Amino acid sequence: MSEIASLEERSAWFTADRFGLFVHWGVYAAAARHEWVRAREKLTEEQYEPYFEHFDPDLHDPVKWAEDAWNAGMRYFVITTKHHDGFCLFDSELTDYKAASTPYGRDLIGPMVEAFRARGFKVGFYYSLIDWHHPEFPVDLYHPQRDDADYIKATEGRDVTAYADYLHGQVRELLTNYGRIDLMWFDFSYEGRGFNAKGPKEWRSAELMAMCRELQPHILINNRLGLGIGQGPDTADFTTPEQVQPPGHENEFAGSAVPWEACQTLNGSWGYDRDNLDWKPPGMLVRMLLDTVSKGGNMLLNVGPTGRGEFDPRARDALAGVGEWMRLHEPAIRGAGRSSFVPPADCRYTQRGNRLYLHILSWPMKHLHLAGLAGKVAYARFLHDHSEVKRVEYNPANPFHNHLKGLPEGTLTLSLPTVAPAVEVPVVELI
Ligand code: H79
Repeated sequence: MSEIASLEERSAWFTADRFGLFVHWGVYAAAARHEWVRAREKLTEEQYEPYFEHFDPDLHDPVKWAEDAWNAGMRYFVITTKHHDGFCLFDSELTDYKAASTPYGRDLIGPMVEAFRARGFKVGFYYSLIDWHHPEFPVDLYHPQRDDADYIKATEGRDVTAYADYLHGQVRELLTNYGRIDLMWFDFSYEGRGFNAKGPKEWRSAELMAMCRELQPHILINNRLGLGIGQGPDTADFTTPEQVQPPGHENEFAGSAVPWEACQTLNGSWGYDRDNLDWKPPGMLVRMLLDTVSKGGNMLLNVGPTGRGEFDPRARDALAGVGEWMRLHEPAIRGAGRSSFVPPADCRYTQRGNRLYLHILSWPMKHLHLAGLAGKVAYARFLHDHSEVKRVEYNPANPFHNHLKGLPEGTLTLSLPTVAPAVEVPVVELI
């Protein structure tokens, strides 16, 4: 096997980038009601077939996707090469259940990888371990036909080893045919959960991971193969909390710090969901991003493109909103991470080198008191316009400091304008 660099070296780009685009796209975009629609509604293969038969994303232009994502401030992207329904966007030789066999008639992954790479993105592949289409995938509690006794009886002899051969073969294709791939995102393991549960034994995860590292020695691999985490090349490189803001930094495994990435949706669904009204406003997305970085993590934010291959206007508006904040606040996110200083209430700190960024989530009247920062800050300014923010270092002996009485020594006080700057979250840069 080729030499594998340390996790710290391999993950340097990942933890610096901080913000990525997730794309969930497949024939479920035509159903337009969640990527789990086949399992939720217990649709049979025949009932699901029209979405494949009519799949024709005639407006698809990956250069536009890359442009929208870049302007949002994202610097890596992860695309669903295959989701749980088994449909492949890539031109696999191991199946006909792929974009090349739909009316669209060609590979979607090659041009996408090319467009994102050319724009400057790192490239990651999502690959579903679950597969509801493959003839040897044993029915389990997540399967669309999980309650169909006749179907279960008729499929009893399915051989999960034969399925694992297929899965390994497809991952080999993905990591051989598209040049340098920076990240693999497997989804997911559920050993011990119900009948025909599947995990590292069924996926043959150890063997699969060794193959990934041999084909792409620099690659980062997520934690859903059911192996260990952060303990060398036989284990995962980062963790993947899903649709939550972890309360803490969530990255200590066996005493060592491991990168982590919160994956998040714009509206609660990963696939295009036409009638869903749960859209997060840009201000919430910005707060999720900075909260994640303040805890040392990454955010992978998802778009579910339409059946015609576009980001719909609601998704584009959300990305543009985040992008406007990122344009002005990138130094507080990119290359930044956790700080050991403790922020005041309703604030977060991120830190990049010896610069500290104070993110103010709720605007206070006049003052913010920063514990432990007296004597440590030479200059303070708003990040969005570089205008100075006045500082006072509290001194109990100074009679003009009576209004600050009671603050612990070592406190630095900021004097703020009455009206909050017109940005989603104002940030003070402490230099
Ligand atoms: O690909 C995205 C999801 O489809 C997949 N992981 C992300 C990245 C995923 N989401 N949830 N899960 C995997 C775990 C399964 C959750 C379930 Fe359900 C709860 C399956 C059935 C009940 C949510 C609600 C999905 C369908 C109904």
